[in-house]
Amino acid sequence: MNTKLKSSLALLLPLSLVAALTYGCSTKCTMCGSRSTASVPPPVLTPLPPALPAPASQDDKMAWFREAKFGLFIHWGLYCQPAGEWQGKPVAGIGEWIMNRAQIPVSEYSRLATTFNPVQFDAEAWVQMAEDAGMKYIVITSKHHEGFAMYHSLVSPYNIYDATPFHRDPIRELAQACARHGIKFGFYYSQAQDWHEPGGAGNTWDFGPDDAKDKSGAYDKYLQTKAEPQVRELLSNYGPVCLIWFDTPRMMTKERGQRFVDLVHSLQPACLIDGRLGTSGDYVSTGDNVIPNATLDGDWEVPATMNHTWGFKKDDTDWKAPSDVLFKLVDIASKGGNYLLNVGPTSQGIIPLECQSNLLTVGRWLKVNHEAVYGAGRSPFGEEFGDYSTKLKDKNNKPLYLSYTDWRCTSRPGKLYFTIFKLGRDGFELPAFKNEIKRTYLLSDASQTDIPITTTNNVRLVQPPRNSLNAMANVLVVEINGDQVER
Ligand code: JFZ
Repeated sequence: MNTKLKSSLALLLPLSLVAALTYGCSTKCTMCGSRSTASVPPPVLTPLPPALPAPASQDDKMAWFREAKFGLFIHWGLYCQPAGEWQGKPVAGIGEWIMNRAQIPVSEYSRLATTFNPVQFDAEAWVQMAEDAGMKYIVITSKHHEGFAMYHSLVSPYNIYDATPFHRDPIRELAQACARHGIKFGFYYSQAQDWHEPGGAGNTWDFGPDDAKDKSGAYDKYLQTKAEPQVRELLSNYGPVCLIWFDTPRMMTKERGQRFVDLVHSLQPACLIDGRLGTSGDYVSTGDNVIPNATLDGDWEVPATMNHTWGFKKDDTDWKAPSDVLFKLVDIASKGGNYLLNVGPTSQGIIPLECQSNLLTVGRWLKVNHEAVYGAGRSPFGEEFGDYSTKLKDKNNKPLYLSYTDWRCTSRPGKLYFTIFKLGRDGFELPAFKNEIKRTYLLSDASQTDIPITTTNNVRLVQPPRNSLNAMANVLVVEINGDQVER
């Protein structure tokens, strides 16, 4: 659908419907909101671009990541079929852990492959959605703890191409769509836990305790005959891989971790390694959904959910509102990090429509205000983040951190971007700094009309015009003399 038609439709129709029309879906499915069950024909496969050359320095290697700020995480595997329910009963916890939580034997769980046929999968539509949401990279589960490869692996027949009626390689299709859209593409790969393999970590219900697998050599055998060769396939057959997201490093000694590092470096020296391999990577991954309280040096990323699960669960429709996602994105960017935000597609291959719709609302805001986010630097302030309560305690009986959510600041040399989430009745009070102010305007104002500042008792107050404000947030640009803020 062309962009003009899309935007005129957007004025007339509810968002979820626009998303349905735009992103390929028309009888409404109660699970994902999809309006069609028609299958989407597979794309014609064309050659992928070659891997990128070795970067000249760590800064060069990190450059795209520092610019990107916002990525799409995709958890997709066999677990999206049970979708949080086994033998008619809901299973508590995150959806992709159902095999573990319900202690499902491999012999039963693996039968899910025989019915997995996500015929509405449309790589182009997913990547277009990510692009329209303002995301600059995509990281998808190539193999999660369940052990099932979501690509055509020659190492193990337990993969989507060989073991399912779908008989397609969605990772290959996504790699192609990402290349076409200029979106970076990377893989989640569960290197340690593999519940399908006798030597993989984690499946104690079929294969006994992990330490026995470690001692007997079964774990190393698994690493050397499945995990390492599969990582090799992923780095050899899918074009440039921007990063590999290893996870839950059980029994990952330094030596075992180093073998993965060497493999990645030898095949794609520009590929980043996340913070959960077990030996240090190129950046730090925070705990899931954990946003630091203040600015953090170095390169880091917050992996986060749109609801309360990574893999699709039919009973979890508690999607974060666009305003919440936007706040978190700007909050994280202002502290120096990236936001890797997850969606869990259904067994039909659809990203739930309400989830898409919320992301697209964020994308429309970013279309106007991108300058405050991509490649922008940390906040030179800090008092906006919050403070410790003098009365309330957290669960460890330490003073509770109360975060403030009125505004955040990102920066470039000579420019401050105040993203204002709550504008007070009297206007926006600038935090104290010594630099002279050259100009002040709203980023959404193409003519950059200067907004006057009133100073009373050394407090500078900006009063943006109220008529054209965005309901979620507005960015006030303050151009200052000097590259750095002096306080
Ligand atoms: C892991 C996985 O087990 C989970 O299924 C999902 O893929 C998630 C992104 O990563 O879960 C973790 C791993 C590490 C932490 C929390 C959850 N942690 O360090 O806080």
